[in-house]
Amino acid sequence: MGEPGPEPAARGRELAEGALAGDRRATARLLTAIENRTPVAEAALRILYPQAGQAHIVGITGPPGSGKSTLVSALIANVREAGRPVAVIAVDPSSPITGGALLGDRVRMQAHAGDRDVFIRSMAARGHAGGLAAATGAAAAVLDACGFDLILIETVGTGQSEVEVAAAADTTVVLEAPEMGDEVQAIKAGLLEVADIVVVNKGDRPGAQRTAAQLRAMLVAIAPRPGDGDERPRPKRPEVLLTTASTSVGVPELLAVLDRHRPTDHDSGSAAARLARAEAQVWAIAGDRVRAQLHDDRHREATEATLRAVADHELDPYAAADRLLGDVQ
Ligand SMILES: Nc1nc2c(ncn2[C@@H]2O[C@H](COP(=O)(O)OP(=O)(O)OP(=O)(O)O)[C@@H](O)[C@H]2O)c(=O)[nH]1
Ligand SMILES: [Mg+2]
Repeated sequence: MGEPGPEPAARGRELAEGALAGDRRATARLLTAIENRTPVAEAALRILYPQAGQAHIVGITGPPGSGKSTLVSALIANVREAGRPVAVIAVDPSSPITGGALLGDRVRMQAHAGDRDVFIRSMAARGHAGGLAAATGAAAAVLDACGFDLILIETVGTGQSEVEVAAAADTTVVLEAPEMGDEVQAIKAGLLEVADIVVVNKGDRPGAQRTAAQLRAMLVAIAPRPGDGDERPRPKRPEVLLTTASTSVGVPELLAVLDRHRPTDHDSGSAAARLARAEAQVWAIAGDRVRAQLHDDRHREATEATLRAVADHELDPYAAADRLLGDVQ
């Protein structure tokens, strides 16, 4: 793994201690280590994780161009007025749709440059399913341990990534914009499933109220009924709010709703959500490790032979999975 130096544990400790002491360069380096999945990151996280658990981690997702970055910027401004530190992880899906957006994001965020209680970081959403949940979860834990009590994770809602980010967040905000009008039906059902709060942004545009009404109707339709076996820790139907992020209209109201969603130590919904989050992250990492081992030099040949046997119908996939699991540690 890419990290130089023979003593990742010592380096991890050094970075963790630096980050805890408020050294933002150490924090930035740690996030790079997390992104690159190095042993240094693991060593640092071992120290930092027990200190995390205070922050409110909020995922902000929605279609490209719905105004996520503009809203994040408005939220930062509002939160800073109240004197609270805030961190942002902008997940770059490296997709052609949004490939050009990051620079714009940076420009917008410059209003907060030089404010050490604002920490903004972009992260690549590379790798396979599960990796993003683990990486964003770890990055959020680092920022949490460093004292950022609100952590916003922006990601484009185009498929798997918002589900993974939802797995790393306490609260998921799904953004819509009115011009998406008729498409609302088709694209949003999947996105709405992960929403704790739905925001119709660009409230200054025609059709914003109508979009909000449509979304409220859709949420009634997809809401889990009691007793239908849906045990996800999302007891309440999401609220639908209107914002105009470009002028901060509705942003203080959104912050107030977010604060009501802040997990507490003593409610069972928060405890269940935390457990679900732990599960998603640990499973993702465990899956990663199993896959990595099965493809390492010791196992690769046997793994490939087993997979070929399934392809050739000499072995069924269940027996193959058992055999492969028997091969790891
Ligand atoms: N009229 C209006 N325009 C807005 C509002 N919020 C954002 N915009 C504009 O919408 C465009 C897209 O905004 P972004 O904040 O970059 O959207 P995004 O969801 O972060 O986009 P991606 O990161 O590319 O997915 C920009 O031109 C913004 O200025 C709003 O409330 N009203
Ligand atoms: Mg953006």
